[in-house]
Amino acid sequence: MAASKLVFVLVVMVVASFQFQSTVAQTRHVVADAFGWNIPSAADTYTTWASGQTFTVGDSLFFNFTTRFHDVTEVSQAAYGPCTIASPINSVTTGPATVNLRTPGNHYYICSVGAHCRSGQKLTINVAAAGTAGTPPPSTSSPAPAGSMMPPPSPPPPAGNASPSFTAVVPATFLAAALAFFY
Ligand SMILES: [Cu+2]
Repeated sequence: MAASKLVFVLVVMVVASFQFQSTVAQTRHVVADAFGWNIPSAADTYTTWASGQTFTVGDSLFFNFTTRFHDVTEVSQAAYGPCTIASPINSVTTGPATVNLRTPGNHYYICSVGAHCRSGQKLTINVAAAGTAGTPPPSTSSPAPAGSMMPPPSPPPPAGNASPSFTAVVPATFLAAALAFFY
C-alpha cells in the first residue's frame, strides 16, 4: 500500500509539473515598454518599470535600442552602483537584444556607453526560480484526500507482487489526469 501511495504521489507530481510547464508561458519582458533602452529623463524609470514585473527563470528581457548608441552590459552588484564597466559578466552590443534569464537571483544590467549608466540607464531585477509560482497549492492538497480513501488494513496478496502495484498505477494516473484537467 505504501508503495502504491508513493507511485500515486509521483504520478501527480509528474503530471503537475508537465501541466505547470505548459500553462505558465515564458514571459518576454519588453524593458520600459515603448520607451525602450535609452537614457531616461527620470532616474527611476527602470526601477519603476521593473517593480511592476514578475521575472522567472525561463523568461527573457527585450532591450530595444539602436546598435552603437547603447549596449546591454550585465555586471555584478558591486559594479552596478558606481557604474563600473571594467569586468562585465556579459555584454550585448547589437540591438535590439534579447537576454534570456537562466539563473535565479538578482541581475544587474547597465549601458556601458558614455555616462549613460550614471544618467540612469541601468536596470536591476530579481529573478525567481522556475516552479515556485503556482505548483505548491495543488500538489500538497491532492495527495491528502486520496490517502484518506485508502483502507488502512491491507491483506497481503498471496502471489504476484507486481500485478497489484501495476493496477494501482492505472487509477492513480486517471486521478492525476482528472486533477490536471480541472486546474
Ligand atoms: Cu546607453
